[in-house]
Amino acid sequence: MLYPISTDSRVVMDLSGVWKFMIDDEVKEVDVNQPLPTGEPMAVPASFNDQAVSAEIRQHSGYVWYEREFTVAKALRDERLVLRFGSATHEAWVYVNGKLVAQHKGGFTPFEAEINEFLVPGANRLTVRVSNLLDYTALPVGNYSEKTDENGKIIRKVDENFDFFNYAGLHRPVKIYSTPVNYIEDITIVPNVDLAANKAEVQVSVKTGGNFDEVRVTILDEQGITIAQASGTDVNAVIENVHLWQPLNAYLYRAKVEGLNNGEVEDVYEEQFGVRKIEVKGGKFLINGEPFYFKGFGKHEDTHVRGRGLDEVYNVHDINLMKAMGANSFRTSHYPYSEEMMRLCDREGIVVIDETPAVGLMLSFTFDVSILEKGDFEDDTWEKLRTAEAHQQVIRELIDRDKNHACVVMWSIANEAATYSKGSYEYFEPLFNLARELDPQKRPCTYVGIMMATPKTDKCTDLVDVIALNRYYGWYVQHGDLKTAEEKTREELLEWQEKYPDKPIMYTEYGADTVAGFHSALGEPFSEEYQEDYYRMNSKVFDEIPNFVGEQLWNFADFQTKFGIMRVQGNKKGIFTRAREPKMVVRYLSERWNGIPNLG
Ligand code: GCB
Repeated sequence: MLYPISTDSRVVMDLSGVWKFMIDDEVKEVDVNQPLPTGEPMAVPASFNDQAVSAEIRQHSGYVWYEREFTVAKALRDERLVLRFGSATHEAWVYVNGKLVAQHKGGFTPFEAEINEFLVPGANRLTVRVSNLLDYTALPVGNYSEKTDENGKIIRKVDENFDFFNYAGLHRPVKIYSTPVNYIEDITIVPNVDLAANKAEVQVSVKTGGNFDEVRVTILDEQGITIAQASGTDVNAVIENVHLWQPLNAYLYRAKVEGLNNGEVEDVYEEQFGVRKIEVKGGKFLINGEPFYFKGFGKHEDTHVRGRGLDEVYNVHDINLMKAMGANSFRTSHYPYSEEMMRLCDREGIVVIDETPAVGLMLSFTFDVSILEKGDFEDDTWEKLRTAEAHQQVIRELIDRDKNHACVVMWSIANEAATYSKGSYEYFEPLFNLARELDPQKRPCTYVGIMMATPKTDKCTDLVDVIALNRYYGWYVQHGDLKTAEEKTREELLEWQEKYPDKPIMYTEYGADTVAGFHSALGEPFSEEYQEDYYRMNSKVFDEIPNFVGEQLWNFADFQTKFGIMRVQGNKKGIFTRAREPKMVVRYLSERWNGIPNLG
């Protein structure tokens, strides 16, 4: 799916701004043919939860309504008009002037609908019903329950089966874009690099809607100079003396695609792309033929008041903080991030592990690995969960959306699923096959493994290209005892290395809750001193493991979670506070990371 941009043939209208909002009390039926009976303002894009100063809105589980008016200029009404949502979390029903035009489930991927036939001259009413409900069929996985109160009202409840607040609403921009009636629908770009010859063959495939006599593809460099041109919906363009996209040193070409009739250009779209080669070989992760070392983070889309809504100021700032630290990468834990962020990462040379919203696929839990090793552990996760269909859909939608991004070097199919349980391999094998089949660039695939999934207990490691581990030795286990934690860390990493000598190993999470400003002469847990000691201990062990290819810590910044006895206004494992103030450990990590080359 193409990102909406203005070109010589396309116009984009942004519907960001203040909409009307109300909670659906499910007592009185909402009539979509009438304006919503509410004056409550709600800014879009953003989560609805923290904008209103209302516990009822913040904690609401169920349905909410949004509404605004828009007008399409007369000059555009003969064009094809598409209403597009960057995301609606987690399910949306979209009405234009009372008619249902789109419905979409899955809170982190875009969807769109042609709306010409529903439009009237002057003001049009756009009404959206959004659900934030999650259950065992949805991703992320929520524990869902409902009851009826004494007045016959349904009270719904979602208990997050994951460690981040269930922010919801219209999180990403809502836009209307125009195209001509004959239009370019999709573009797929696959760069094949010949490193020795310093050249690339770029395959560009174009999907069109309507009819064109000719489709023309022009490859332009960063200066806008034409490098190659060819006609057809499947073209191969050769770039000699290719300028590679490198980590933290991005170079973006453009594929200008034109659809022509009778020699006239009707539609034009420009897709940026980087040329780079990703390989996993001999226990190394190679970018452009050189071993790459991941330095960076697991993150969240999470800021004050906006919640999970797009915030480009924070996106730019976060990437600048990363660069200042010598970091080069992050994982989109635990859901696809905004398209705006992905485009920024392409531009800035930030390397991304792109994760699906498959989190919470684990219905029972123990930190006691010995029970798993003995085979005594009974777990019916894979019998109870009904997420396979949603999982296939998010893989399809994520790869469809992000397939051309140079920044994306690997797909993460899930975070911390019960890959130690009976039935997990059968669940994941078809999903890995699907991702590998769908990705035109054939990127490596992984899932991010939980602590109890060890070299002895994990049943799915054969499926992954890279062993990605979330580990909390010294925090959730051996809490406060970094000496034993160090031994455990070393012991486990060596075991992985020995069992899978050809697979690269990386940490995708490790961290310690740290209350900013809390200090301890004895380096006690929760203090800034403990956080630093914890990271120093881990670094020491990483440097001993030959196939260790990267460290992405948990978390970039403190973030909001549901209420819980282990959470103090959220998760405090950030190395920055939620406001992006550095904790003490940032100095140590900056020094370390600035000293480790990205490649080589
Ligand atoms: C994890 C999860 C992450 C949590 C983190 C924690 O393993 O993947 O979502 O926030 O642990 O801090 O407990």
